[in-house]
Amino acid sequence: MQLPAALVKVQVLAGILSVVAVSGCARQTHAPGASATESAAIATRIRAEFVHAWEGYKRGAWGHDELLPLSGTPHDWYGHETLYMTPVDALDTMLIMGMNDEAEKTKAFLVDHLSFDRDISVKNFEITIRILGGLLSAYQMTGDLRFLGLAEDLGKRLLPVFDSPTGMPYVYVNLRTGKTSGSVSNPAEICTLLLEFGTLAKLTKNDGFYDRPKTALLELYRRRASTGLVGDGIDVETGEWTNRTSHVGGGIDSYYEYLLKCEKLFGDEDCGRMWREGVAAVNAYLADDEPTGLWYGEADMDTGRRTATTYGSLHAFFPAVLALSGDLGRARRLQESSFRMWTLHGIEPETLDYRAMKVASAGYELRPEIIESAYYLHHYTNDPRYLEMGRTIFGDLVRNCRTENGYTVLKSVVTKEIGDAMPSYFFAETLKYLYLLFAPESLDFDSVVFNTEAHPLRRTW
Ligand code: DMJ
Repeated sequence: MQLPAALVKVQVLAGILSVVAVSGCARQTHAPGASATESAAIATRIRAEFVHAWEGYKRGAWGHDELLPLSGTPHDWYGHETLYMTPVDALDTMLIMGMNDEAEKTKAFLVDHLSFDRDISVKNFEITIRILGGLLSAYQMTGDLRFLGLAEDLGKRLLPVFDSPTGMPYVYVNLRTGKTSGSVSNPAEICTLLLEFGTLAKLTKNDGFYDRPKTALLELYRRRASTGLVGDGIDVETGEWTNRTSHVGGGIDSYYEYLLKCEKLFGDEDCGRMWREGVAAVNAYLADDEPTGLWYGEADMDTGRRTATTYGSLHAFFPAVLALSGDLGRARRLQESSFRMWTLHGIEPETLDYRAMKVASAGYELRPEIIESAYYLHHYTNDPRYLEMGRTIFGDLVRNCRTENGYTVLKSVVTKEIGDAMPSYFFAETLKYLYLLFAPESLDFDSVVFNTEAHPLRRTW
C-alpha cells in the first residue's frame, strides 16, 4: 500500500528526530564507550540528510548553480550561464562522507562540463571561496590534475581584479574579458582570497598568484585605525573608508579568519603578526561582557566607542577562529552565547540585539558558522557539550527547514515561515561540519586548513 506523501514525510521526520532525541537522552546513562555508537548513528543520519538534499538538487536543478527547494526549480547566479556552484561546493563533502560513487559521477560531470570562458561578470570573493576553493580541495583529495587545470584557468581569469590603483581587488570581473567593476568593497571580500590563490601559487609554482592577494591584504591592513580596528566599507580606488563601523560579522568576518589561517597554511609571519594585532583590538573594543554572556558587538573604528549591540549567525564563526588560535576561554564563552542565540527561538536569527535579547533580523539562511565552531571546540576540548549543541541544531534544522526537495531557508525564525533557497554552502559547510562533529575520524583535522567555505586545503608543497 502506498502512503500519502505528507504521511511519509511525517514518518521520515519522526525517524530522524527520534535518533537525535534518543541519543540526546542516552548520553547521561550510557557507559563511556556507548557515546561513539551514538555519534556514529547521528553521523549516519546527517549523511542521509545530505543524500536527501543532493537528490532534490539533482531532480530539480541538475546542471545549474542551486535548487529553489520549494518550487523544485533551478536558480543560476548569472542569468543563463552556470558555474555548477552546488556540485563544486558539494564534491569534497561527498568524499568525506564516503559517497564514492556519487562523487565519481559528479567529478566526471564537472571535468567534462565546467568552463570559465564565459561572458559574465562574477563576484570575485564568492567565486574564489566556493569554486576556486572547491576545485583545489577536489584536486588535493582526488589527485585528478584536471581540477588543478580548471583552478589555474579560473585563477588567471580572476587576477584582473587586483588591477586597481591601491592593489585591493575590485568586486566583480568578467571571466571572458577581464573587465572589472565595483570599487566599494570590504575587508572580508578584499582579504578572503589568499588561502585559495596562495594554494594555487604553491601548486602551480607561480608566485604571482600569491603576491597579488597578499599585497591587497597588506594594503587593507595599513589603512586600519589607530585603535587597530578596520571598518566595513572601503573604496579600492581611493583607499578611503566608506563605512567606519567595526565588528566581526559579515563584511569583515573572514578577514580575521584568513590572517590566522594563512599563517597556519603558509607559515606567513606577516599574517601571524597582523592576526595577533588585529585580534587584540577586537578583544579590546568589540568584546562585550553582558549579563547575557560574552558577545562581540559593533564599535566605531576610530574611537572604539560602542555603536551597536548586535551579533548574528555570521559572527558565530568567531569561536572557531579563537579556538584555532588557542584562546579556548573566550571561544567557549562565545559559543555559549551563540547557542543561547540559537535556542532563543529554536533556530538562530540573522542578527540579535544581545543586550535586549531581541531578534533584529529574523531570517535564517541555512548558515554553518555555529556548527563550525562546535566542531572546532569539540576537537580541542573533547567536551560532550558541543555534541549536545550539534544534536539540538541538527534536530532543529530537520524540524524547521526540511522540505520534500531538500532544505530551505527561513524568512523568520520567530514564525518559522519558510523561504525558497538552498545555498551551495549548505552542502559545502553546514552538513560537512555537522557530519565531522559526529564523525571526526573522517578527516585529519590537524593536517588541513579549511577555507571559509569549508574546503579543506593541505600543505602538500
Ligand atoms: C559562506 O559562503 C562562507 O562561510 C562565508 O565566509 C560567509 N557566508 C557563507 C555562509 O554563511
